Amino acid sequence: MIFEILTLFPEMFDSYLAASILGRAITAGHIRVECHNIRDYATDKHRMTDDTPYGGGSGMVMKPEPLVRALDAVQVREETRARVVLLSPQGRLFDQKVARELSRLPRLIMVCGKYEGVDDRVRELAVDEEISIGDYILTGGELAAMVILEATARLLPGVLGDEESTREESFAEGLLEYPHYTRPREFMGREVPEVLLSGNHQEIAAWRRRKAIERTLKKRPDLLGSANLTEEDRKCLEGLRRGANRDGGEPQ
Ligand code: 9D3
Repeated sequence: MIFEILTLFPEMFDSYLAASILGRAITAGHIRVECHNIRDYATDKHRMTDDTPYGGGSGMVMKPEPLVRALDAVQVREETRARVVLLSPQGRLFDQKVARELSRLPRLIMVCGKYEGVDDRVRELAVDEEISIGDYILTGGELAAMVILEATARLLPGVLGDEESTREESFAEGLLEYPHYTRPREFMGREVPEVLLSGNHQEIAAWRRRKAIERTLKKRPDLLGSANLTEEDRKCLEGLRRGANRDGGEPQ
């Protein structure tokens, strides 16, 4: 899959792309990532990319010409047409389902806004859809583009070295993770749960599943509505809801 990012700050992506699993995915040829500087597509003497808002108000607005020129130029550099996504607080909320949807595309162009926003005609003329990564205020689309890039790329075949982890993930989908432990067996007076030392893989799997359900009920009950639960899971959940398994639990 080809990812392309239009930004005023292409250098923001360099270290992250080099260091993360994305770096390996790029080297291995599973994905291609190209960052384009919007400023390179400004035509005036000072290569201006922003201007004051019509109607007044604080802050600056990204000018439409450099952005649309950049999009036109980048789009025709490849055979396959890219979906154009504008990162914006007004966009569809990004989640794992959106990541899965994007991972089916051959090519994605992400446009990062800065300042107060982008001249609205860019959205009308050259954008397929707007995406937001959550209800909080960022200073631009760059971090959002990196989030979407990483979440999407790791779903592509070969990107994660460990195929097993994706398989297990899809089974546990919709639930929070069970608690993890490693050595030492006792740490600051706290023991690793006995069952994990038992070597009984069936019991371990059942315990982990129960813990995942327990945690989800406690921390993110909203997830249970769409979680993939077996009949056994539902019985376990019913028990927890009734408070039958009340053992004091753990903090948080
Ligand atoms: C403080 C400025 N806000 C006025 C009420 C509007 C505003 C403009 C520009 C808020 C954020 C931004 C820049 N944000 C993004 O470009 C952005 C974003 C985000 O802020 N949150 C979540 N997802 C995204 S995707 C792009």
